[in-house]
Amino acid sequence: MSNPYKSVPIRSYEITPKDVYFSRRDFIKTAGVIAGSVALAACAPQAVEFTDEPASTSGVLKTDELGDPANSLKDITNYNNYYEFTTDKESVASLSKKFTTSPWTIEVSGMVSKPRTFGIEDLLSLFPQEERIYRLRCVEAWSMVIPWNGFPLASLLKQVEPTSDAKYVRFETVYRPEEMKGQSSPFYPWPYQEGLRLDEAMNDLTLLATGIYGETIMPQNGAPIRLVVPWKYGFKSIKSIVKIELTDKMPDTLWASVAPNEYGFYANVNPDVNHPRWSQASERRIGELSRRPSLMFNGYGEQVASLYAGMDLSLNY
Ligand SMILES: Nc1nc2c(c(=O)[nH]1)N[C@H]1C(S)=C(S)[C@@H](COP(=O)(O)O)O[C@H]1N2
Ligand SMILES: [Mo]
Repeated sequence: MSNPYKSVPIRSYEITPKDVYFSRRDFIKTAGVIAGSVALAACAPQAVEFTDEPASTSGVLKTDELGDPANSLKDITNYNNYYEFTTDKESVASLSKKFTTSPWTIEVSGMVSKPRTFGIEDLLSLFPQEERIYRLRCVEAWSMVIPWNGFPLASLLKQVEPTSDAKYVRFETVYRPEEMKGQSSPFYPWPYQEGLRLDEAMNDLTLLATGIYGETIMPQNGAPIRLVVPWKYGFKSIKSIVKIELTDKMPDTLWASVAPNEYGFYANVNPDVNHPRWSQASERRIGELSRRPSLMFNGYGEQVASLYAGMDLSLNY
């Protein structure tokens, strides 16, 4: 059986500092031990060259609460992780162009008093859209600042009334291999799934996004609706959601089932806990040349640190 992802190139490049650089030989050694060489390659640092350009076409510079400018729409829509299409970040945009996003429904079920299937139009009319400019920090040590449009996940959850037994929320991406070539790979347990603890899901920062820069969200960013959890590594922010289930068990997640020692359930951005194959101490903002230190909880500690009081975050990574 041939692994189509085996050939995903691992490029070292000159602007990667020593702390993040890892050799191809070391990678192969590690990957061989984990899950028999499943394609973890694409979750490794890769080379990117992006041009710096104005973050806004409207002339109004958008910045996050730390004063960092938003990335350009071009960067946000041309450098993507979306394994259902491809592991090549710069090809997701072209391969997802014809992805069908309408009609679309999300089934919300499990431990709730009022299970319900929502059409996208229902969600847009029920919940006022807000703009939230969040940093997205990928586990691969790059980041972007993205002006999302959407509404808090909590608003949706309150509608369906979680029962007192519900402790976790499980999310599922659409399974549609005819449109998503990457789903033909036998090396990932499709459909993509993710999970949050209920209190994380209810936190006001946690967003369901349907737009970027005031425009309808593009397929490559998870159209028509995706999760955004800004204090966690990007892989928690699951795209193109069709199912949300309330449960009393910690949900399995795609990345934890592929490599549990590398991708934990919590996945909080934590510069003190390195990925087994590279440092998490710093990150490269797409569009910038020098690296910047990574911030605990991606800089959202004031809002979320209390959720983890008393937990050992090196064990709960
Ligand atoms: N269904 C699905 N959701 C996904 C992914 C994926 O491969 N499939 N990749 C994740 C990862 S690793 C990251 S970093 C973010 C990237 O979001 P963006 O492409 O909108 O920047 O999406 C996350 N959500
Ligand atoms: Mo990521």
